[in-house]
Amino acid sequence: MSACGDVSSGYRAMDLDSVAVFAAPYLGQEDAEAQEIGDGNLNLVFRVQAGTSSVIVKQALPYLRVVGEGWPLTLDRARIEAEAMAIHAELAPSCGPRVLHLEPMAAAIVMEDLREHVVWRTALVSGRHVSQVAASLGRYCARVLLGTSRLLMPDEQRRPLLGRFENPELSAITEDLVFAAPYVDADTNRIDQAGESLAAELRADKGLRSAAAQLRWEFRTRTESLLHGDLHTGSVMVRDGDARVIDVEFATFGPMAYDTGNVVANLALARIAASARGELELAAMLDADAQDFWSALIDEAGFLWPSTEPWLDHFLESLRRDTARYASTELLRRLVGLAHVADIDTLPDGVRLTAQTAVVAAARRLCTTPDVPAFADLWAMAAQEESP
Ligand code: SR1
Ligand code: MG
Repeated sequence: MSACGDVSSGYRAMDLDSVAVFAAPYLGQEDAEAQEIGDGNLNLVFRVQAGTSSVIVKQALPYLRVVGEGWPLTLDRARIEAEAMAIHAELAPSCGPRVLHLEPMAAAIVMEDLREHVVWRTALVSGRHVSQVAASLGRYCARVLLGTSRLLMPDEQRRPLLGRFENPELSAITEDLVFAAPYVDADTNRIDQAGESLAAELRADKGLRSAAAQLRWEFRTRTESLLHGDLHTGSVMVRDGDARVIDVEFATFGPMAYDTGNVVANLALARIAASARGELELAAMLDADAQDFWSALIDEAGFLWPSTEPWLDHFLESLRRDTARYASTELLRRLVGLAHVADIDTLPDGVRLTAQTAVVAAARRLCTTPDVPAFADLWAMAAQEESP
């Protein structure tokens, strides 16, 4: 695929009329109608419908949508996303929406409309459990993370991908917003009044800051696998029994545990929030989901693992430990960084601080416990409700 265009070479952000014309060929009809449905931080997202058919058009903007034109961003992320989706689809078929077209000049991807699905985070925040999707996500992680690693992907296929998936601007967002800003008084941080003293504690904690800096170094240098790069519950669309991974524009080669840590942290945020809302049944189901995610991941990893590599146990042990460490930074940045999560932010004033305190306590334990004998121990640290 060719690189996506820049603003000077004819790129225009689409509006409802132009996106309807653009998408019509993929709907087989001309009288298409569009609506904007995106509420993400980076892109324009439209649903375009004609009769009973519909598609999604996702267009990259030349700046960070949530901040504005003051934070310019490459349009080439649309190519990166489409290419990553293609590779992930080969390794884990039916785990994402089908890509119908990439238009490089418009930095736009036309893809399958998952109309019957909802964003996993949205379901969980509304108190709805969706069955069997956690295990699917575990299998997806194993297939993609092992499948793009040197364990399974031949070097001659993999070497050129390292260059194609250099994603400097989006990786810099992660490096800054996840591993640096939450630990200092950064302009980008967003802290509500309730969480102000927790944020001050974090800024004073040299141990956490140093652990995060080390994780940033590993994120930059451990090019183990082609990551999703932003695998939180807002990047998964679900309906009972079916999970589809979306929003792959942060894809880059990095440590496998960055993705798995994101999943675990976001399930923990959902779990802590459910418990704060008094939804104990949902909280128990999320405990089972987390375990299902991990069990499916390690079962699939064991199945895929090459028989010539006699160190599977060590691999799983270090994946578990690093999952805990990356979960810790994801938890903290969702409280005090730029990009919060609805799980916590929608909690009523009275209980939000209790939940925020539990999140900070969980993050501290995950970051400072070197030995995590089993996933159950990791999850107990991530999701427990006792105060620090
Ligand atoms: C301003 S971009 C903030 C966050 O949005 C994306 O979904 C990533 O999580 C990124 O860190
Ligand atoms: Mg995203």
